[in-house]
Amino acid sequence: MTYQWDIMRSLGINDHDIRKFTDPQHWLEYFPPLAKEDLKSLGVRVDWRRSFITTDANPYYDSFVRWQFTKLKERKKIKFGKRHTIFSPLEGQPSMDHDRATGEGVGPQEYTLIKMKVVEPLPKSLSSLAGHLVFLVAATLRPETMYGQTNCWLHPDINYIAFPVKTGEVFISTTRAALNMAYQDFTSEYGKTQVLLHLKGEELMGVALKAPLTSYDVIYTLPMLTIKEDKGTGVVTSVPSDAPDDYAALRDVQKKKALRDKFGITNEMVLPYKPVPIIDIPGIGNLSAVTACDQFKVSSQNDKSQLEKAKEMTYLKGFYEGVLLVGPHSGKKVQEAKKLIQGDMVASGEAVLYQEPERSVTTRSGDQCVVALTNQWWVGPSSLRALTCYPCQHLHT
Ligand code: ZZB
Repeated sequence: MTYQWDIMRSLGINDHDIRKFTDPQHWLEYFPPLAKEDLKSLGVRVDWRRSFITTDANPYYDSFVRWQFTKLKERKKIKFGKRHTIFSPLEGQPSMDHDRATGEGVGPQEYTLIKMKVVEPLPKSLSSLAGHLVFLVAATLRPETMYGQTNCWLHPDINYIAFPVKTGEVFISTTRAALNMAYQDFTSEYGKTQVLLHLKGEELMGVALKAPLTSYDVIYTLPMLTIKEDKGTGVVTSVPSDAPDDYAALRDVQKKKALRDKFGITNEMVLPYKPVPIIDIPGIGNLSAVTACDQFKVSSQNDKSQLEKAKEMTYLKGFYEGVLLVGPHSGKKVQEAKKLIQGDMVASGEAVLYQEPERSVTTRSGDQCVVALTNQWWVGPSSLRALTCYPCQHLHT
């Protein structure tokens, strides 16, 4: 762990002088002359007569910024409310770029959580939850493909938890995802999850589920060995018509009896399930993942390099040119249908919106950040221009 003190020492400042930086004004006096000398030695041509210090150390600058904000407030451009923010649970505050050890520039990523209901009577591993509505919650970026779900993937070695949410329902996901949800007002106590059960993926194999929009009445949880623990909820819904990873993994479970036997998966849970045509991509067809996996000769779910090529082929074209073939939004382009179907499922209670950092963010104190809904002041996007500070050309947001 590198502390600020070490960084200052590495700049050649002695311990006695480092102490003086506890006064924030000292920074303003110490560094600008040094920066000026460095810039001069680089030969940068600057008119130094025009240099000045920002912040309230400079009362003229301070009143300029106050004037801007007062005007924006009068015009009701400044708002207060809950917003999704990268947040450190340990520090109990948002973590902005300069507070981070890793993950500079990383923002929140929104997923749709598909509520896959565990069919009653609950399986043995979940029997202590009897009386509750229990859901495996799958994180997806493709809500419009839910018509083609054939199964749900879990990693046999990943640890999952079951925890109650405000509605009285019980969700199953990884602990990391549950913590993000707890900071997004999913649970009754902000930032806290109450763990009802710890479960390993292998204990949850072959569980019968009811999933929204799919034409299959019941689908089952099956093992997938490429699920990442640090992404989404660790629960992945499977759409083999459009997701090459899903097609390859489903084919593995369908072909390999030994794999099914290892996890207690019966033939009925797998063999009747075929990819369903739900999206037509001009030039590729209506089972794009199947076509792509065949074309690139993807051998199994572990064939990383070929799967990458297959995904590349389906992803972009699917988004920009794909046309939906089923449901009330049939005939619409994927880009348009995506938000509409997401909205329909959220309104009907079949899905919820969830966010997490796009990539891992750790603070300087070593904490792993989440996305939290926090109360904050913010500036409406339309007024961002007005906030560009002309003297320094910075966007003060
Ligand atoms: C349904 C679906 C249908 C998906 C499709 C993809 C596609 P990306 O874009 O690489 O970030 N996913 C979610 N969580 C995990 C995890 N922990 N480990 C592995 N895979 C995970 O991938 C986002 C997609 O990865 C999500 O959207 C989910 O699968 C899966 F037709 O849900 B998707 C060409 C992809 N098509």
